[in-house]
Amino acid sequence: MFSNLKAQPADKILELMAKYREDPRQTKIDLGVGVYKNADGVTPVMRAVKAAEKQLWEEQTTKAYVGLAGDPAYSDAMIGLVLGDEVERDRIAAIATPGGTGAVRQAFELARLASPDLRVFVSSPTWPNHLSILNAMGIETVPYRYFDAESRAVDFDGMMTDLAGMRAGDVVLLHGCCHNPTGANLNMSQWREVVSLLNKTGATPMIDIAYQGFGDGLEEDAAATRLVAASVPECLIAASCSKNFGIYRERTGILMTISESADLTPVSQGNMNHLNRQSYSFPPDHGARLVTMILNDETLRADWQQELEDVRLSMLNLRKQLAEELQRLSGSDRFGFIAEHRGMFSQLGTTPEMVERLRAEHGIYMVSDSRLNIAGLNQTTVPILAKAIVDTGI
Ligand code: PLP
Ligand code: TYF
Repeated sequence: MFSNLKAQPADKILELMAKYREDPRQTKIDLGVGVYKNADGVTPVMRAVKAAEKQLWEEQTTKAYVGLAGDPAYSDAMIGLVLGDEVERDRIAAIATPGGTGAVRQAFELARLASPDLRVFVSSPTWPNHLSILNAMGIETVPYRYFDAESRAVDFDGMMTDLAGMRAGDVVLLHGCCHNPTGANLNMSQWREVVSLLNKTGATPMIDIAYQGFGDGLEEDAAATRLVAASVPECLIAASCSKNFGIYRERTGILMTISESADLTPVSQGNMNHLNRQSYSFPPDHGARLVTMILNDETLRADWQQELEDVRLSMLNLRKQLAEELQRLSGSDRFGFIAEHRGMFSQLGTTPEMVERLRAEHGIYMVSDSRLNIAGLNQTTVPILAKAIVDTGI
């Protein structure tokens, strides 16, 4: 039967990782996959994570199964981190998932159970995995305009025009902060307009928040998610701990739903537990446990927040330096958007041919849609990248 299998399209980002590894050039620069790297190119285990792991090793007495939804203490801690106390707790159901990707998948599964004619509105562009999962599930997608090719900011008028076509039973996928791949984000007054449109159309928002703490700060990055969650009757939220806790391979994420009223919560919770059971029974626990320990311990939490803040500021610094260097070398302000974007990525807005030239001629690896991972840079490579960009004629 395996002879019937057809080759599947590769994940472009992961493909690029492999290509980079094979490149023998000493001077190569990896701006591809979205993993934080410090100035030495290392993705460190965060101090608080190490400390929690040590404590866990000493104190954990069993590794018996937890439960279909994962540990309720993890849900409570993550609900606090993402939503604060903006939404009544008894309207929220949650399941632990393998990474944010698992949460995204389960969110679509749940939406499809609830809305058989489901359409999902997705920003153009969006994280390629969103589309790949939706396509694999056979769910109809409707792109909405998002990125203005000229200004490299959000095309808000285009977005609102396209979203006006939403109706009840549709889901609109929104990036809570630090849009992947563009780096361009809505401001709070634009978010308020989106909320009005959601309430007018009756469509259900699904927020994917994978970079809380990487943009303007932990609280600031959650503000849009909290606004939406507090202002609409129903909401789906898929959150990832991969980036802000640096526990990528531990596969730690969470799906939350907010129901219109508390009496609907148990059915949502039951359906979400059911989805976990159908997929893998129990979600991974190790990363979730570390996150819970860190969020619930004052000292660990303070240390984690400090390290996360240092990470955030280092990326912001690199943005500023790159924008300044490009301004200096090109004699124009056309790269100013790099300092305005937030999170790990910026999309340069150039062609795949130019991106390929950067790779072939300069050993600079970025995704073919011209997304670059800011954290892949350091003080030494910023001027090298800037010169390559200008020399290539981007
Ligand atoms: N959503 C977005 C937009 C992402 O960029 C990512 C990638 O890290 C995820 C979700 C989920 O990542 P993970 O499954 O590694 O937690
Ligand atoms: O966009 C990125 O680079 C990260 C990491 O299938 C990632 O979100 C990339 C591809 C993928 C899963 C995660």
